[in-house]
Amino acid sequence: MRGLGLSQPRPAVLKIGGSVITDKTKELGVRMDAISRLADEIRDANPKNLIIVHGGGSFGHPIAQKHAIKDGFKEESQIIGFAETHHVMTVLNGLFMDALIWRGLPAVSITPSSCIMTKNGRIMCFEDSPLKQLMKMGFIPVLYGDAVFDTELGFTILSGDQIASFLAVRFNAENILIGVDVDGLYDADPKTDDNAKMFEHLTLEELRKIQGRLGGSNACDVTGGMANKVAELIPAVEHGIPVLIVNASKPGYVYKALKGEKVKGTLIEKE
Ligand code: ATP
Ligand code: IP8
Repeated sequence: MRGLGLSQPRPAVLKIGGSVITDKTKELGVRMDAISRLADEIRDANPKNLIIVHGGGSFGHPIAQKHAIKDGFKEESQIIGFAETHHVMTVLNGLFMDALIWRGLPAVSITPSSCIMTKNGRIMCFEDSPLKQLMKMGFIPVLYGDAVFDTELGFTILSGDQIASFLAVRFNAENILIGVDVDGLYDADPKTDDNAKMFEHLTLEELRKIQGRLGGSNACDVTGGMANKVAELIPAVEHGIPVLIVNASKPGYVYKALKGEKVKGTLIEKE
């Protein structure tokens, strides 16, 4: 175990949205070109201590919606729906893992449904010993939004955004990078409102004022789209962890953000 326990830089948490790596207009529509390009960008940025989380996109959301998994266990017929939702997430995760590992990145997948329990949809316990160990040893943990077990609901859907925010706080991350398919956070959904204006910088106080006006997602999304993403990120910002929302569908943005270079996006800071 020589070499372990050396002081590590604070981790960065990178959440790659399902809107980037899948086509949310087609059930199980994967964007392999985006997955490959993002894996290239992560390899080229060569981050020292990184936690990756990805979303469900057209894999997790439509099946979770069909079986009402987020609302919890109500009838026997949902049981297969839970299994299917979790399974398609492992398939999407596998495609992402292939792209990372084939580029020589030491990425290791951590299955949220096996180490996290929620209570009414909120993370209640997280067995993080394997995650800590693999970070200490220089691996890159990769988690994802998943169908998980819940002490009150039986099961539910846990978003990658809640996982990203939770891990950032638990490991006192340097920052959180959120990659989506739009340039940042706007005062209205830029896909449906041509007059929507993007915020370049927001303090927590400013964010709270506009929170009620943010849209969800215009695709199938059981975890509430942009409005809920922002709500999930607030605890991390309160903790002093800056959040940068960038367009991960555009080449080079994630690379630049990981390198700490200037990039178009929305920076949210405590003050
Ligand atoms: P997933 O949940 O599958 O991981 P994601 O995190 O990539 O997906 P969504 O949850 O779909 O992304 O949220 C991104 C979408 O939010 C954008 O495609 C955009 O159309 C929509 N949106 C709604 N309101 C806003 C807003 N105020 N600013 C920016 N985007 C917004
Ligand atoms: O896409 C939800 O995670 P998100 C994942 O990060 C599932 O909101 C299974 C729908």
